[in-house]
Amino acid sequence: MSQRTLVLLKPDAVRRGLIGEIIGRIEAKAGWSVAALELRRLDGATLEQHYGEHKGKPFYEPLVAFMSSGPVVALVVEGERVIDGVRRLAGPTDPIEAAPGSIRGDYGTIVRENLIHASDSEESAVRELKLFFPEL
Ligand code: RTP
Ligand code: MG
Repeated sequence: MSQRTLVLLKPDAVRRGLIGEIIGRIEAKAGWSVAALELRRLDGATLEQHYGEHKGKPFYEPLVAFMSSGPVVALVVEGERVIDGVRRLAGPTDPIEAAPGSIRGDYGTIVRENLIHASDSEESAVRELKLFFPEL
């Protein structure tokens, strides 16, 4: 089943020059393609909506500060079972728990600075795509 998902390469990935590496891993999967791509800075209102489910948690404020600390790359990726697929390519939230071979497992050590966001369900994908790419 072909799907679309929202991917964000977080400010740590951009700062460390990992844009090409991470997009390369996504593009290499059979049948997946990049449908939209933009380097942009996220404002407070966008981040509040994007990470609204975490408001009130101890990591929320530092997360928003981190996500505002530099540009991100926002992408729409489409293809066969891409929502679950990119989550698996990314690996678990904590990079130390993430297996080598996954993006977080290969490049991350810090829970907050875990390189990549990807929509976690069809409902999240619809909501996040509307928030980041309303014109699509
Ligand atoms: P994301 O939403 O960014 O794709 O990540 P996720 O689903 O794997 O993890 P989630 O629980 O939604 O958390 C969102 C982001 O918040 C940061 N975080 N920090 N304990 C902590 O310090 C902590 N927990 C989460 C991470 O950047 C995580 O990806
Ligand atoms: Mg999440």
